[in-house]
Amino acid sequence: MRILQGLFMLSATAAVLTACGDDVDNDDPGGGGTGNVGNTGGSGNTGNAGGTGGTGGSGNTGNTGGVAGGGGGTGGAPACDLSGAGKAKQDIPSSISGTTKLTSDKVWTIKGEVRVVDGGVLEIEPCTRIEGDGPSKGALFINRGGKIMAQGTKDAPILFTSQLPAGSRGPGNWGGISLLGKAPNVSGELSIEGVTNKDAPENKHGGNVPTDSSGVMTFVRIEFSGSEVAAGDELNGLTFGSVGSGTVIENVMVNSTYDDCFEWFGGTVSAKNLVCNNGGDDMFDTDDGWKGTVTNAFGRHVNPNSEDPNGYEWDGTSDKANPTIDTESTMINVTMCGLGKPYAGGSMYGMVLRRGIKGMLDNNVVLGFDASIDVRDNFGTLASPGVSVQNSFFALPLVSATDDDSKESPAFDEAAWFTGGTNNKTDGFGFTLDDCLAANGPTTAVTGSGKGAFKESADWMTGLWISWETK
Ligand SMILES: [Ca+2]
Ligand SMILES: [Ca+2]
Ligand SMILES: [Ca+2]
Ligand SMILES: [Ca+2]
Repeated sequence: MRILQGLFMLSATAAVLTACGDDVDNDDPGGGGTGNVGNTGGSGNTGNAGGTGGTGGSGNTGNTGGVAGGGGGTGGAPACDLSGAGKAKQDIPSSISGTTKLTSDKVWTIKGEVRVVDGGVLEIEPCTRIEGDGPSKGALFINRGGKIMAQGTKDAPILFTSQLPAGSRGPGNWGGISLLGKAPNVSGELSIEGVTNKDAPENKHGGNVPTDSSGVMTFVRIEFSGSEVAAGDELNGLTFGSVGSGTVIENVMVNSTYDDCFEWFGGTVSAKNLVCNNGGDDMFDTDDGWKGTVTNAFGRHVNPNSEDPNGYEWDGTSDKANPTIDTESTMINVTMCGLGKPYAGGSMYGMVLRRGIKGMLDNNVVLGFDASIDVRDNFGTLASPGVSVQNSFFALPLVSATDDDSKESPAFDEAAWFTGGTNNKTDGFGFTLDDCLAANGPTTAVTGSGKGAFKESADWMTGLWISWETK
């Protein structure tokens, strides 16, 4: 939020009072009148050291001359508590065919495979905690024709997490979430990864409904997910199998997952405001003819585990010789940070771009990887590359010293591709890798850089839906 210069001192004072709270909502003069917005005010105010709704109300008074302050103060509801303390636990039914609502007064458990089948709707209240069972590899699947309606808010998000106590949690404590839709993919119908019986009808995705909807996920955090179903076959944090463009995916964080944070297999779903922290493999992996746009995304490695933990890993199809249709990935306003040191487990690139892909990178910031780019297979020519890149900052080295042109067909000069794009730079990031990898989350040097993920806003990656805890 930008404020006139004369108001800045007042606002800064209020910002201190509200700490990490949400004083944007409190500022809204229209918000004071409604109970819901009042509640949001209350939760933001709890960000003060031991503050109460009433205390926050007085802070808001200083901010906006009392109009909105009254509303925020009288809202008075307790802040969202996602700890689960004092709440009864209940298993989610393993098959949901009607409408099932998960209320925030309980902690819900995903035991084994939980399926929302054709016609079923899984509604989830804001501020609901859902735990994935470890021993049974709890995992949630929204099958073709099913929907998830998970509409959290910035300070009352929906949390999918581990059953284990803080301090002993880690990637792979439970499965993850897979949305399976009816949108097109590279080969009509595909089977999803990370299941024991891939050929079962419920594990198929794909169709001819590009505008299909698998529901809504907003202000959701998925953490400590990614259990291994069979050797080398893990679930991602959030998997999209042929998910259609009618689906809304905004403000979703995947934190500390075993495989990829986000992976798209075909489909047409776009997304906005995605965060990937501490994935084991890739941050944003697209395959099998996905056609969509991601706007505003942040990713960083902390402790990856795969042999090739990349930022992007994009493929058109698994058939190298005969890609049938292209994956078309458009990524706008993205910041991705690697480890900034050689990765002992294998190779780690900002992006590995392979056969059968098209797309566009705009305002992408890439640093801390072994090299920023590796192109393989058929990526086109410099005059007509599969993917274009502009207004972006990629750290040196752009290309690995061991880049193997023989794995490209035709051979492709990655560095010339980047430097030949419009307005691309290899310096002037405005922040360091240490800023990006700070234990408590990227510093204001990153979020205030006006680049990459934070070009549109410095504060979208705040609120209770964000956590940088890795155990
Ligand atoms: Ca991957
Ligand atoms: Ca990978
Ligand atoms: Ca290459
Ligand atoms: Ca090359």
